[in-house]
Amino acid sequence: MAEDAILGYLEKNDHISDSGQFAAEHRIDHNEIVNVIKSLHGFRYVDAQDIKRETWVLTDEGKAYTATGSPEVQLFLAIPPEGIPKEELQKKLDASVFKIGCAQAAKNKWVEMGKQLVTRKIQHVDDKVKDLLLQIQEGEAINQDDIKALKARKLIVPQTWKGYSVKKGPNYAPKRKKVATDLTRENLQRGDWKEIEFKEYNFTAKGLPTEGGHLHPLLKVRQQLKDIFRQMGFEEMPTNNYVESSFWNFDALFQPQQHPARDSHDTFFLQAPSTTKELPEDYVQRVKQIHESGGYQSRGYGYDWKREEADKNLLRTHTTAVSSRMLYLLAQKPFAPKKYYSIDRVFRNEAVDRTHLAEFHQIEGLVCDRGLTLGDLLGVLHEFFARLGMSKLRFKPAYNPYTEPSMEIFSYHEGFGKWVEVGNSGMFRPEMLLPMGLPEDVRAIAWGLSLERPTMILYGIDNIRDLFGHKVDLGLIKRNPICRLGL
Ligand code: FB9
Repeated sequence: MAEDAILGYLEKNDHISDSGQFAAEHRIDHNEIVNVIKSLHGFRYVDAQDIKRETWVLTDEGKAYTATGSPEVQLFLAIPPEGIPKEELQKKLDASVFKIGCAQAAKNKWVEMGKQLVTRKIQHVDDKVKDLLLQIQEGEAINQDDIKALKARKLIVPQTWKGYSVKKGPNYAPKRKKVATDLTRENLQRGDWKEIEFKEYNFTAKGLPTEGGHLHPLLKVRQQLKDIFRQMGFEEMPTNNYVESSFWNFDALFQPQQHPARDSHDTFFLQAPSTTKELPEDYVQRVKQIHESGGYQSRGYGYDWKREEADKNLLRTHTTAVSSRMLYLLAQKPFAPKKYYSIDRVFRNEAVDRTHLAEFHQIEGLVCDRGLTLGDLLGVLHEFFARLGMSKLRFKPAYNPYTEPSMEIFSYHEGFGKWVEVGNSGMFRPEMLLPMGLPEDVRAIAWGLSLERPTMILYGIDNIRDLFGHKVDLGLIKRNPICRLGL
């Protein structure tokens, strides 16, 4: 219908100046006209130029007033010639109509808002506002001051109207001829393929999207970090146990049993199974010893260490719990240097906010060897973070119960133009290593960071809840770019 109208019109006229006017004249919905123009343009039957026009459209409030009249006129008409008490007038009108009506009618000096009575100051009013709104609805032009006034009352808003001017295209014909989109056996048998016009191939057509698996951004960054650790000669620690005993998560790390992190405000303790089944008894005695009265030149913490506290099961609060297990295993055989890493979930009973959930992925690196120094830690940190694209580092003294000295790591982020905290690190305390049975001169340096922070920064995700959890939009998973770190 629209197609015949357009092609038919162009048969007698050399162009259609304005598709909007054409649609109105032919009582055809403009959107339908536009779709047909686009299609005819695609087949070069016509040549379409898009035209834009700034117009005004009515807001819902504006539309309402074209039906009910403007609030000031509704108010005026609700005032009987002898006047009316304000309360009574208020009851006759909807709250917002009364409020706006009073303001506008007073401004137009139509009514006298007396103490008791509201009275008319003039006998008759025209609903200029309603008329103007109807004119705009009809697409008629009105003067700027009225536009400004109606816009100020949020009765109209600007809208860009898009249409087309159309003229004949190279393939113009009064009727669109059927083009074949396929060469069939019948065409060959009938031999009519010679006459038929075949639709041109559209080599720019987008192919069907290839469905397939998609990696969550966190897993892409994790893979990059695994590659970096592997290239640096580190081997992954087994982290497939979210449930841990307080012993390996805290006590083995020389973290005292009164430490604030060990209460249910920060840690998820388990009701079932509430306690661990087995611990290496001889090692436990040495840990009890070092906490209670020290040893190896440390005076320990000097408190009553309770076995039942160490037996409590929890959701691990850091993958350093796995490091303590692996260092203990290392001490059970003739010493050999090791470079270990872990990347897995840890759980903290923290308030959820833009950058914190009750769980995140901790990345930890650990080097254990004879005679390691703080210099070695600084060195390996520079090497590691350089491979993450962070070459400018600064270190700030910090405190962890299980490392001395400890350092927070900061990197200068060109994009943000500021120093960003990118992790924590330190040298494991002898009170942690020696009870395990590691030789005197063996030291262990380690550092940690999260997987979520770098992923949020690299993928420009502002709120951690958009990255991880039930609110994640699957589109993010399907449409996130590949991750190439440190290139
Ligand atoms: O990841 C963190 N920051 C970070 C890391 C990389 C990064 O890359 C960008 C692409 C450029 C950006 C930021 N942080 C550690 C620093 C902060 O975000 C910090 O506020 C939050 N931290 C978490 C803990 O929050 C309670 C991040 C998490 C963290 C902190 C410390 C460790 C592990 C994770 C550790 C440790 C440790 C120390 C000594 C020995 C062994 C382990």
